[in-house]
Amino acid sequence: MLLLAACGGGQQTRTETQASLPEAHIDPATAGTITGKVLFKGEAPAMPVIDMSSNPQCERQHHTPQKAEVVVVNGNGTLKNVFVWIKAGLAPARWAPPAEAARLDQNGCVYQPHVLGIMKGQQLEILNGDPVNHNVHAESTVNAAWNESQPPRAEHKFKQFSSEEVLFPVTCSVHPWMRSYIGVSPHPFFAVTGDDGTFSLKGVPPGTYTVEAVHEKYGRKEGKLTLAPGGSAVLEFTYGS
Ligand SMILES: [Cu+2]
Repeated sequence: MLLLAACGGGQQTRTETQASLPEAHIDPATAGTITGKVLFKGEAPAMPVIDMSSNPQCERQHHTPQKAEVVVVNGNGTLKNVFVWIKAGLAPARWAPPAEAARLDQNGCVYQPHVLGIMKGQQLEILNGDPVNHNVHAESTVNAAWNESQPPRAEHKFKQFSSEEVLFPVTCSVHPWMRSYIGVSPHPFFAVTGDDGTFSLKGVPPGTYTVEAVHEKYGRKEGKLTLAPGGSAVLEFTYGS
């Protein structure tokens, strides 16, 4: 409610438009699945080791050198931390966010996960498991940006994003190496590639869709597909040289 009250005129109009949309309904008999993977061709760039020596309380939490996660190429030649979502093609509808919060943790002065997907209106729970002060800075541009301190053992922060925005960085004003990304989707059909580079979007209504992959360094790629009733479709994205 606070977020709505804080919105400007433009956002209010958007909120009202959203409210007039029909509630989304998935028919399990016709819903399908979109799966695929994100390949990386060429030589994986070496990531620099993060220098945490300016903050020994961060540094001593790690037994091995921490590398930047800007580009993480998996052993099977796929790319990790790619946000994949249905960018276009869904019928206009209002999708209810899940009741569970999405979590962003600060652990060893590293954001976990590095890339996080969340639905519009879903709670974002932010934790600080470190013995140091962090300063969480959501550098969103469509949603209002914010920058808030989170001391050790502080209560968890709860935030929401009211508008679609894929992707924006979350940084820490205390530790310049800390960086994660959040993608805010208006619907539940998004995923982030992990250690095997695959993604899976389940319960998708039949239709023709534009699916977008977004990587923090290599940018955006689109694929188009048609999902038959109850069908499955496969999509591959390729980054690198
Ligand atoms: Cu920090």
